[in-house]
Amino acid sequence: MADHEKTLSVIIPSYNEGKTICHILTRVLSVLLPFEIKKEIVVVDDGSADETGMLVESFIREHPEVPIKYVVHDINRGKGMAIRTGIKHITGEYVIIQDADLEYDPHDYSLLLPYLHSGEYSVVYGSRFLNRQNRHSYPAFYWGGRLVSFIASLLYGQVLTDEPTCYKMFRSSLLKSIPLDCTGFEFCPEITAKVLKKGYKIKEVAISYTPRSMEDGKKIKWTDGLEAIWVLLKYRIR
Ligand SMILES: Nc1nc2c(ncn2[C@@H]2O[C@H](COP(=O)(O)OP(=O)(O)O)[C@@H](O)[C@H]2O)c(=O)[nH]1
Ligand SMILES: [Mg+2]
Repeated sequence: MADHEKTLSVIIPSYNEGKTICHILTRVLSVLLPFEIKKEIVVVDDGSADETGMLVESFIREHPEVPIKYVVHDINRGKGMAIRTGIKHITGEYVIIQDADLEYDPHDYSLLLPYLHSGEYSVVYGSRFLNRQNRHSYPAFYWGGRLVSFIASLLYGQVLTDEPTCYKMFRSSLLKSIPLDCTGFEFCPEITAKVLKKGYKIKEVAISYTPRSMEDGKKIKWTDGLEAIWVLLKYRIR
């Protein structure tokens, strides 16, 4: 397949993100990808009770030139379920998970893509911890992220600096081939465990990060960190 026929699918799981959804869609649209790769956006509205749905629908009407799919869960099912729904709707060769907030910068897609495009890797993670200029959110999230990454490295034998990063980019055929059980934030440890168990090596690339606060809408909790450790152990033992 010629480069200009290749597409990066961007899955955006969104739950009550009315404050930021249009900003992130604008940012994703504004990014020019290397190798003439095109973009496809799949927004999964995870049963939002705010104006997220209405805003996405009017954004799509205002931007008919870009392929944006909008899929709705009638009730809130969790981030993992939103990603699983998104995976069913992607058609690109490559796929990345993009949160609906502004913590990660879509310009960084260009840093990850070359490793997939060269054929050397099938999985690339953007690491917030490899970029020393980044600020971090609450100390509990910083240390929790480091601990989860350390445990993943110990259990699966590959050094990872940022396992819970949102920026996980895959060859779509690989992601589609992996059956997932997750419903919530366990998407991250489950997919990491499963690709490493299959013998794939994960390439990490330094990315930028602008943390948001709980008041700004951050929803992950420290108990999600504990669950991540449990999920990493569970798939190691199985
Ligand atoms: N917390 C939560 N987030 C969801 C859900 N469904 C989709 N999401 C999205 O998943 C992302 C999680 O964002 P955030 O709370 O900032 O967590 P973090 O970025 O992983 O630390 C956001 O884009 C949410 O809108 C859900 O049921 N719960
Ligand atoms: Mg986030």
